[in-house]
Amino acid sequence: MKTVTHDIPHAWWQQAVVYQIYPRSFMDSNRDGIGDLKGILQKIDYLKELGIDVIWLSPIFQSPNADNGYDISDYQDIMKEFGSMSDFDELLESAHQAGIKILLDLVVNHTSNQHPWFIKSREQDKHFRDYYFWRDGKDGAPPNNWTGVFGGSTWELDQQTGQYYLHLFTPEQPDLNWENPAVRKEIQEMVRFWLEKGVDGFRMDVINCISKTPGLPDGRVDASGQVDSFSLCTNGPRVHEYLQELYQTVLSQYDVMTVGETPAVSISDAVLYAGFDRQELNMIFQFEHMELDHGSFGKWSEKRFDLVDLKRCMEKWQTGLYGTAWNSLYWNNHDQPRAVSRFGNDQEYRTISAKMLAICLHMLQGTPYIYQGEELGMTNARFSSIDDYRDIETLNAYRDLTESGKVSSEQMLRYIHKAGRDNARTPMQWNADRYAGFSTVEPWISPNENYKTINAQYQLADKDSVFYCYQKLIQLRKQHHIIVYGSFHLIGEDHPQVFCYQRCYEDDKLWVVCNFCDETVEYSIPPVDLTQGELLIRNYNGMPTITSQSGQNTLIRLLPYEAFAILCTA
Ligand code: TEU
Ligand code: CA
Repeated sequence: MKTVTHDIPHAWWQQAVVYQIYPRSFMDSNRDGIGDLKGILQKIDYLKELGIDVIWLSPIFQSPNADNGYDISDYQDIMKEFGSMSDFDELLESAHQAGIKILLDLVVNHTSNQHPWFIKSREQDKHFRDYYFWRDGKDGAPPNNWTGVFGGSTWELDQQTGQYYLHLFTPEQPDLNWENPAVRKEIQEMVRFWLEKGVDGFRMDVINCISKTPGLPDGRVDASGQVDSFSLCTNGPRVHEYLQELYQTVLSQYDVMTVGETPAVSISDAVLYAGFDRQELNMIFQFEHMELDHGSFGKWSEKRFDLVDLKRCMEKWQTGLYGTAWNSLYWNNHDQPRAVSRFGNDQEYRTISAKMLAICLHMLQGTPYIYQGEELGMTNARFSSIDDYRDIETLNAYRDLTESGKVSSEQMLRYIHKAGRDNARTPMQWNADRYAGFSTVEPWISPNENYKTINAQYQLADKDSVFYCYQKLIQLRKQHHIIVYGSFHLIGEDHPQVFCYQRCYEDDKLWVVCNFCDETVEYSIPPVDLTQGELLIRNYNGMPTITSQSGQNTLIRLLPYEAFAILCTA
């Protein structure tokens, strides 16, 4: 099978591996229990050792922290707890010296309600009123029936004027009105400010929400009373126009990378946002594989994903975008539970299954993202009391689902252990010292108590650690074009325990085989002499066990959570 690759443009961001930092939880340099920019600076050597190319910083801008920095009150200043603009300049320079690029988090679907634009808008300033969505209520009720991502109505009544404003997230995060050209101009100028400083691109928060359905009509209500408002707030009629305008006026003048966070997108939407010829974004984050374990209360569920669903989902994106647009690859981010707890086994097979997940993801086609601590196989935190949690989404859901009597508080805590966003936000585990080496004072959120055994210091001293598996995967991507540009072919799509795929590039083939269960599995693939190939990586020592080989098939004995990649050159 000859693979056509000539229509994929080659760009640095396609060959890169990105590392996401959640600054609040990464490293505290000044003993106030909150991570900061100087803390990140201290860890540049660590990131260099890992080998990543790009850092994505979750928001570092001034914010009252209703949603940990995703509510911005000044886009051109640094959050006080994180440091100063000169700390940022120093961080950018040091990262660049180490050959690492920096992406900022562009949160422009909404601002903080403390942003001067919103303060003036609320005061009915002529110029600023229309920066946000203000509407009259209907007979004492909000303007429409939309419900927010974090619960409740998306509308907040302002007593002074008697009008409501729109907020898809918390009431402290009013949505910007992108239909107003003055809003778009402000954002373009702000983006230019950071690009002139030398930042290397942006991750764009819920960027497919910036164009709403005109007229803001009511959402459909299903049998259980759930309102579908999200589809009226995503992929709206002017979103591509806005993104192309941002590209043409600013982004196209710099050599940068962009990744859009886009919940609720199909393959055809993705091709519009990130198609090679579209001049919008370089890639997007789709969410389908993050929703496979959702239940009747959405993410608050104890359902475990089904491997066949996961494989079909991955195949759809791998083949659907191939040659047309670019994939992003992730198991984790600051909104998701820990990958090893969710898709692997965080007990007996923690190290092996964390490596298996790493191999499975990093051998796929697209740009991989590592979320801080993933490279150590960090696990979900199991706090015993709701008082130990900090995340607004978690706290709101706990209140709404327990007070309405839909879920008991014990059950809700189990859901939170499994799916809550704070699982990703406990402090980075640097060493076995008190507070995990993140700080010397009590952190803003408790560390996961397993830091005494799972931490960076131990793993750096152990050549068999999860850390070195990630390091190796990053190196392999630099050495083999097939990993970056090869086509993807799913093998054995109905097998319930093994995720096997082949990548093809010119006449080479890369075989990737991953056992997703805690048992030994006899697995059959089409006939191929794997012993003639080059073993690129495996999460157990030595070559995999080939139990038989014939003209019909090759049989492999896979150990629990075993994964390997073998390159067969023509
Ligand atoms: O997340 C958008 C988003 O879709 C999330 O609300 C997601 O559905 C949820 O977190 C899953 O639990 C972005 C940011 O990544 C998130 O941290 C912010 O809270 C949100 O936007 C608002 O800015
Ligand atoms: Ca600090």
